[in-house]
Amino acid sequence: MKIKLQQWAKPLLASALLALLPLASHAADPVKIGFLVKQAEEPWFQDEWKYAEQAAKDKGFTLVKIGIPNGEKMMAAIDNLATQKAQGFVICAPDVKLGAAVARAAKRHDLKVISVDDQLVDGAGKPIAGIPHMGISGYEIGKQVGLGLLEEIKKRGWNLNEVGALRVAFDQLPTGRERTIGAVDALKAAGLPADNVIAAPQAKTDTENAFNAANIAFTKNPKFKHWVAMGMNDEAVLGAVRAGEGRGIRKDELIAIGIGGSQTALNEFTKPAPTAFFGTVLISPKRHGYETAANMYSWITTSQAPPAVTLTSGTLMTRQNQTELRKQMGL
Ligand code: FCA
Repeated sequence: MKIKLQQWAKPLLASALLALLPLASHAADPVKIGFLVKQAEEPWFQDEWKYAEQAAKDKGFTLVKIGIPNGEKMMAAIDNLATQKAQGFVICAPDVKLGAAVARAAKRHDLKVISVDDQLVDGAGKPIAGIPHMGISGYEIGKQVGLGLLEEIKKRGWNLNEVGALRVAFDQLPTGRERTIGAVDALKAAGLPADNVIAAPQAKTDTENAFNAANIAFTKNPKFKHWVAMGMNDEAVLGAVRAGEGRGIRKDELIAIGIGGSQTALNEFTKPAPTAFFGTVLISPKRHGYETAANMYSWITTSQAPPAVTLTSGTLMTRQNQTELRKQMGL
């Protein structure tokens, strides 16, 4: 069937086609990818940015790095990316419960989203389908912390009944809770009495807040002869170490193992005299920074979405193996 276009309809059709043009040219726009992180001042996130920059150089896209310490800044950053004609972004949100808001804003602006480190959830606490995620295997890595602590406890000949386990806690973040519970479970499986586990909730995930939380916990529990400390990251554990020092609990009575392995841990390892910061489970800012950004690039340019969930592993790093291990992981 042949449709005969009325004379008056021709200009209408032409302008409709014109309106579609920007869509067609969209694919040819230079690729611009946002990388939004909740705590830009934290060495882990600095490292993620560094490796994402490397991906940008290798693949030839522009990376826009924005710190988003709260929900308001996060929403403004997403709008800003849209104005700049970015096509997608990688995000570690200041609160995982902002997941639905992130998904809505991305949809409104036609931006692709990948979450990194902290998986975004909806109002019911369920991961948001359609936002691919790369995070660490929190519980397993936590168990590695616990096993590392146990090995050192054994070396020192401590009796588990006399050991307090300080869990610097940030339980509102699922990966934070999984990590520390993994550590506690490993200790309990080896015979640490459940009552010896002392939770020290931190108000925010930085060293200062961890220090305050640990300080209270140490003060309230003078009965333990020895201590071990764990937390969701190196900053949390370092807070416990500093609080211990302030109370005269030093490296002979406290073993602390963090998670991360970025500059926070390296600073402790390079101090001439070892502190109670015994080790950390080294995880890979290279995978989290480079791979998420590169995955976003492929998604934009070839429509190939990354896997729904990728969980990365870690390895216990101490003063002894730090140089070799970081080299092995290409850091
Ligand atoms: C969370 C923590 C960071 C880092 C990351 C892998 O986002 O806040 O410190 O451990 O997971």
